[in-house]
Amino acid sequence: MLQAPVRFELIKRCSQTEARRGRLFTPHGVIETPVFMPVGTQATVKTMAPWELEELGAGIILSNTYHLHLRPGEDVVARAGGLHGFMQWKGAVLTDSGGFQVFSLASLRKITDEGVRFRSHIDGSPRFFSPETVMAIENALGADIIMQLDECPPYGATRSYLETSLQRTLAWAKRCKAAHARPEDQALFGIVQGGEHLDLRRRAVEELAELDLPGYAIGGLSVGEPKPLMYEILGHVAPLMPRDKPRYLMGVGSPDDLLEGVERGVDMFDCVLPTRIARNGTVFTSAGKVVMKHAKYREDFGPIDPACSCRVCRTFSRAYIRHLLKADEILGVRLTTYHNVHFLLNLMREIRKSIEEDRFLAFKREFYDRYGYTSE
Ligand code: PRF
Ligand code: ZN
Repeated sequence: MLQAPVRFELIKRCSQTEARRGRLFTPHGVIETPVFMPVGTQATVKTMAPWELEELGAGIILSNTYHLHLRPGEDVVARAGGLHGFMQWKGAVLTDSGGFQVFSLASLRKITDEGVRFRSHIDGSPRFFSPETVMAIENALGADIIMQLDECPPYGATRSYLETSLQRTLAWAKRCKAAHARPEDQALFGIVQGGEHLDLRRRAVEELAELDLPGYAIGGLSVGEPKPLMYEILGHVAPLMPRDKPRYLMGVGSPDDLLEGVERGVDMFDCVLPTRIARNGTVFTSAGKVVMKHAKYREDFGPIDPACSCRVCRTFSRAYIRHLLKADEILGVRLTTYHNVHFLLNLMREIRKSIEEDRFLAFKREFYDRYGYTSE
């Protein structure tokens, strides 16, 4: 390996919490951390053109092995020049490995040490994912960061199941590393599982650290457990992870989760929340979430959020956006999505600045005072 595809540099650490300010060097740009990655499951962040993401300052987006393998197929994406060429996104891309999506979308799943057999949620065709097949797919998709195949057990799984499952996930990490064909330009991240059992989580961290991967994720959280429990586990697990490598909390990204995650030492987040709630007309604002279709906005000619500097808030009124959403006009969800993605990217910019100036906890308190303390 001539050079590591992804290099992580720690710039500053918070004096009161585990919060870290860092920089991730990728083949498609430098990512300032902590970072939020908008989700582009089908090689598109729903409703957003790549130039709009660029305009919002997104540096990295997430896409999904499971969906792109089923449709259009990684061979098509590879012939288009990989995900970057296919979707014309110049920034960095991370692909999730598909294990999690198989468990939430596919039918007739059967998991063994060898891999996972399932039927496509699109046409019912039989499929098989193993560490080796998933690495081949992720190598073809060509993302800058690729995730190992893992199993994400549901909340409430027994300790004995979690233990068996973790052994499998750790064995799969080794097999992924061995099968990875592009270590020079794609960074393979390992995934820490183990449910709520801290000894299992610790074992996962230790075994994964031995593989000396360029980054590590925390999986198996935000799977139905109460938020205080997620924060407690996170508070124990993140500090165990290698200090000099990026830490990525998978599938987590409400404003309060971002603040609590950063406080506990997380560097990277992804979540469908901003784009998903935008499609039913819900927007984040500095004073909390707002349901735009509500009748009280019928003649509200102010912006979504007076404190927001995004192009939508500088241009359109709540009344107009409410009308578009009520009339099922496509522009309505484009505008709410644009604003919501801006909101989270801007929150991360403010978080980064607060860490640089060593006032992260004060920033967090001020945010909650305006936004409210209730979740999401
Ligand atoms: N594993 C993978 N992807 C994920 C998760 C996981 O545990 C989660 C859990 N929050 C979201 N996405 N591979
Ligand atoms: Zn806005």
